[in-house]
Amino acid sequence: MISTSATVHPARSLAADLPRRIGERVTVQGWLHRRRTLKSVVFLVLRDRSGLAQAVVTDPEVMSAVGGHPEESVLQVTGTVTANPQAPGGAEITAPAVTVLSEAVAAPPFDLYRPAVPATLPTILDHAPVALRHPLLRAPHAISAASVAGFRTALDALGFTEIHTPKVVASATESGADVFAIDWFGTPAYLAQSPQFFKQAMAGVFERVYEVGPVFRAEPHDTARHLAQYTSLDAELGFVSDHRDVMAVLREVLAGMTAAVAAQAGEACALLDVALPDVPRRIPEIHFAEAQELLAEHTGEDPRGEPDLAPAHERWLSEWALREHGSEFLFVTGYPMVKRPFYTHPEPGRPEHSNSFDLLFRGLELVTGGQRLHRHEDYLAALAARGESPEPYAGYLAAFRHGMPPHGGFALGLERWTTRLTGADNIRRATLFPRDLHRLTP
Ligand code: AMO
Repeated sequence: MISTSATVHPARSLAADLPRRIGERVTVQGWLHRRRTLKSVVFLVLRDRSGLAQAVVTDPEVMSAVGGHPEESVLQVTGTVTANPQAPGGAEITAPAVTVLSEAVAAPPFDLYRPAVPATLPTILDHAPVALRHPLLRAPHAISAASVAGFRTALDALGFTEIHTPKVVASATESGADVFAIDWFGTPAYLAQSPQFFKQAMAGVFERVYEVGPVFRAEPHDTARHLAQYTSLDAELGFVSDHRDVMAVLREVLAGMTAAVAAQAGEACALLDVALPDVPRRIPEIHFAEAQELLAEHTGEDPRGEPDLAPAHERWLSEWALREHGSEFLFVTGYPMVKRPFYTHPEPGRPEHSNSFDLLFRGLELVTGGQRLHRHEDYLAALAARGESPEPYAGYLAAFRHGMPPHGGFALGLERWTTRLTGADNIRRATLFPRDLHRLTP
């Protein structure tokens, strides 16, 4: 029986249910992943969110009807589950009735049923809505989803409250240059580079807050690790002694994210051969000044006097941490104040350095964080020292006029985390619909 209407809505089984339903009549719905047409039989492999299900068509009328649907058409198949060791999961649907729910009008840009992806990154990105259906291309996003769930669970357990803050702001949050300007009902405005000001203000309300949200950077970097929009996993906590309390929370968060990936995205990890990192009880740390000494001593270059680490130096330090401490994570603390935003707390006794840190993971900066200034007069002094007027920051500074606890926080770039976990060669493989210098669609 063939029907092209979708008027019937029987209870739906998932592909993964079939091995438990041998002998029963079931209905599955999914995409036509692959069709193989032999002389007297057509194999339809359907893909749904749980996996693949095979249907075997031998009725000549049904065979000729299903012969014309392009792959990725959406079908409903009703039939009897029969054991077959050769079928996916050891079971297949026999004597099926097939209904077309939606006919694909074009072939996919490459064969989605092939185990490897026979396409370049630009082709994948140009055709993302369909390319992402390939199990290998979808897998990083399952890992991202599990990571975010782990981020939330870890922070919920530590008494944090989730917040949602504006993404359109009146002044730059991180630095003046890298902002996208927009027109807000005739008033100049910007896309938020981070929820920095809001999360600090909210540490004055809830003490402990976190946010998962998009942030925007108008950085003209055309690299494998920069996006113009990315997902920032932010946290902020009040009543800290210094940045070390923040680092301790971050350690718990990393452990929670890793555990959630193992528990909730095991299949994606297996597909991509992901080796999950061990999160040491104590993540090793090195002061920025010592890191520069090490680099000068061992790399044949002398970065002393530079205010930041070059990407090659981050890679070298990561390898050093793995060699010396057996850790894939390394905290670099005490970055020079000149490279840190005005809200950064200086290092007591060494005011040219800061109570801030970066976390390196597998050779890449994954997290930035630190202790913030918390006294109103310190903010005024910090802005004056940078030659900036407090005027554009009036909304931000308001919180500090009314008493703020010593506090600090961090931000973790979700796409960088997933990139490093999956060993992807480009951050765009860990981003659903990347926005960068050259890409605004799809
Ligand atoms: P920062 O600007 O260092 O710090 O950003 C924090 C983390 O975000 C990620 N990241 C990026 N990911 C992809 N593309 C980009 N263009 C990009 N830029 C940054 C990185 C980085 O470590 N407000 C501070 C954080 C804080 O102190 O709480 C901030 O935004 O993984």
